[in-house]
This record gives sequence, C-alpha cells and structure tokens, in this order.
Amino acid sequence: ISTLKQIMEAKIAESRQRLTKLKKDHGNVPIDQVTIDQVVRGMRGMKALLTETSRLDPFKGITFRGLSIPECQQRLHGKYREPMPESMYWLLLTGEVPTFDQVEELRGELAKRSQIPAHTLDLLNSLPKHMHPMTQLSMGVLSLGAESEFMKAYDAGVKKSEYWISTLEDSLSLVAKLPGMAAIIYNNVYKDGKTCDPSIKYDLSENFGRMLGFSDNNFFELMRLYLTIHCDHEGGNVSSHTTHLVGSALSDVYKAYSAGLNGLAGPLHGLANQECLKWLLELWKVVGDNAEEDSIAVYVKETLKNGKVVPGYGHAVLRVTDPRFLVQMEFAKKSIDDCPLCKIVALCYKVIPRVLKEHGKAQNPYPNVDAHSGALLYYYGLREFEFYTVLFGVSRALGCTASTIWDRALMLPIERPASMTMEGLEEFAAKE
Ligand code: FCX
Repeated sequence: ISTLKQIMEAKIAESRQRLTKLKKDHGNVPIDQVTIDQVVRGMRGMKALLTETSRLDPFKGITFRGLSIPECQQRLHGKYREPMPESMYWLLLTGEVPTFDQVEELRGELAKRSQIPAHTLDLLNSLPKHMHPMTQLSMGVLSLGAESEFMKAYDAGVKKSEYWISTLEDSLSLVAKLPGMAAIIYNNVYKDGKTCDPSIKYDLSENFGRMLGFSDNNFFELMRLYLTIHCDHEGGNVSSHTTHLVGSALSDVYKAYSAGLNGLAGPLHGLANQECLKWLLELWKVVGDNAEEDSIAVYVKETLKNGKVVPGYGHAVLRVTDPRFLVQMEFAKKSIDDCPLCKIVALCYKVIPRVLKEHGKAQNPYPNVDAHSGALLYYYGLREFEFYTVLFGVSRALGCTASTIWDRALMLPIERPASMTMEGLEEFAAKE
C-alpha cells in the first residue's frame, strides 16, 4: 500500500494546512443557528460535523468526494460493468479516482489481509443460530480489535500526527476481513456452516458472492453495485456518526465500527432493508403477481392506519427520490428479465409517494435505498432477509473507516456537544 500511503500523505498535509487556516482566520464565522425544535427533533439539519468523504444534498442526493452515483458508475468500474468497492475505497481515502494499477494494488492488499484470526473464527462459530446476524457481525468486528495496530502504536507513544497511519492499517484489515466474516455468519446461520476461502484471482465482490455460495456473474455485479452505493452517506447518519463519536475518544476502529454497526442494526436505519422486504412479501401475497395500483394503495393505507411506517420510504435529509433507489431500479431493468417483485417495487414507486403525500406526515414521501435492495437480492436467491443489513454493514465500513482515518489525519478532537434540560430550553423560550 505504499502508493496509497504516499498519496494520502500529500493530501493530508494539504488538508491540514487548509483546516489550520480555516480555524485561525475564520473560526468564528457562524454557519448555522440552533433552534429548540432542532434540539428536540434529533438535531435534524443542524450543521455540526466535519466529514470529508461524502456530501448529501437534499435535492441531488449523495456525492462521494464530489462524484455522483452515475459518475462513479462511469469511472470506478475497472474491467466490470458496475463500480468496484475497491475503487470506491481508494476514492474515499484519497479524493482521487484510482488508476487500474492502483486498484489492483489495493485489491491485492485486501486479499492478503482477508484471513480471519482463529479467535474470531472460534467466537463466530460458537454463537447461537437464533442470534441476529448483525449482533454476530458486531461481536466479530469487536473481537478483531485484539490485533489493533492503532492500540499498539498508541501504547508505544506514537505522535498524534501519525495516528492515521496505524488507523489506516486497522481499517484495511477490517475491510478485508468483513466479507469473510459475513459469509461465515451466513453459512453458520442458514447453511451447512462451510465457507470457501477467498481467492487472489477475484475482486472483493466476486469473492464475497462466492463465499456466500453464489456463482452467477450478474450477482457479482449486483454485489459491486450494492457495496459501492451503501458505503457512505455523509457524516450525520446513525452508523457514520456513531463510528465518528466513538472513534473521537481514540477507541480503535474495530470498537468504533462495531458501535456503528449496532446503530445500523436499528429498524429506522439499516434494518429497514430487512423490514422492507418483509413488508413487500406480505404485500405481494395480498395483491398477487398482477397487482394494480389501487390494491397497493389500499395496503399502504392499512399500514399507515395501523400506526406503522412504510419501510423504504422517507428520509431524514433527502427530499427527492434517492439516487441509490434509482440506480437499483436501472440495474433491474437492464440485467433482469422477469422479476415479479421488482415489478411490485416499480408499482409501489408510482403509488406510495401519492399516498404518503395525502397522509401528510412524512417530510419526504419518496423511496430511499432500502425500497429496492431486498427485491434484487431476493431475485438472485439471497432470501434470508435477516441477513440483508449485514451486507449493508460490509459496505458501510468503507465510508466509516475512511472517515475515521481522516478524523485522525486532521487531528479532530474528542466530540463533546452540550445537552440541555427542558428547564434550560424553557429559559431560552422565556427570553423571546
Ligand atoms: N411512513 C409513514 N410515516 C412516515 C414515514 C414513512 N415511510 N416517514 C416518515 N414518517 C412520519 C414519521 O414517523 C413522523 O411521524 P411522527 O411525527 O408521528 O413521529 C413524521 O412522518 C415526520 O417524519 P420525517 O421528519 O419525515 O422523518 P424523520 O426524519 O423523522 O425520519 C426516517 C426519517 C427515514 C426514519 C423515516 O422516514 C422512516 O421511518 N422511514 C421508514 C424507515 C426507513 O425506510 N428507514 C431507512 C432510511 C435510510 F435510508 C437509512 O438511513 O438507512
């Protein structure tokens, strides 16, 4: 990884200068005004974090280091149809689109680091099948911390300005081991417990697909797309923010990301993809293969009447259809001939925004990433929907670890915002 490190070193030096200048010359420039509403509504829209890897615009969606999803599709695919997670990781780490050789270097490095330590294997193999796969993944990630290079460097008294180097080491090892760990969990819980080894011949996505027991090239392409589009969504979402917060206490990246995974496991965040497929399958049972818009509308209204959210719809930041939803819909159109569930997803897209608008509560009535991913996985035969958030977790590690490395590179301090009591807020209200 010498080239990667060299490029990062130069970028980090430049970014440190920019940040020093910002702090020194413009540190007291206001960028936001905090309202009582924001404090009691989950800090919605409050600008309070520095995250370099991606940016989320409510109306345009996500850009990764300035590149939109269609641009990533054009520039990060290597010899494949869909963008490679390895190329995406390089982009997130350096801010540059990698060359073919650079992607190969990173691919080889990840393959070299993919072996899972014996104690983590023993741990995963000892867990009960009824334990949710996300709990298993989070425990597995935490256990990898026994080998943390960052903790060794910290204990040896390495300078703060060099923390990012051992954090990069840990991050590469974590990203390399995650697909194998996820596959072990999958095979233990749903299959015969046997997982093949990854091969240096394949890229991360094909190795992952093969370890899960698949051999279809289109499924590997879906993995490439899935693992790149779920990798990052600016810094304020629960998994990224949690990883950042825990990492800011200088916990190693394994502890920080294990915590992030626990947030991803919540039904309002990453678990929504599992919830969404469950909901879609129930809908399919009721409306059948030749569903009509009206029968879908009736079903959606019933969900809302029961006080439930429609999974896969709405977003805390986005105010348009999630481009990650659109790109999956496009994948279904170009790669899949006949998928009844994808047709229902497309029909839902026509009906649900209208129903949610009439319902009048959701700020954003349009679909998010989770509204489509389950249908594609289901089509290819990955039907154990409790496992879906694990795929999300394998992907989100790219963004969360890249951001943690940059937090250390920019020597950001421990995060410590202030909280208010209701009395304190009332005092502010009384001054109005
Ligand atoms: N169905 C029904 N009601 C919805 C809704 C939906 N899909 N989305 C929002 N609402 C409701 C909220 O529950 C809230 O009701 P309340 O006032 O009674 O509490 C009201 O509309 C206002 O919420 P809003 O400001 O639009 O949304 P939030 O920022 O609070 O929450 C999420 C955003 C994503 C949590 C919300 O839209 C939701 O629950 N969606 C369904 C679950 C989902 O798809 N999550 C995945 C999100 C994502 F992509 C990810 O982060 O992984």
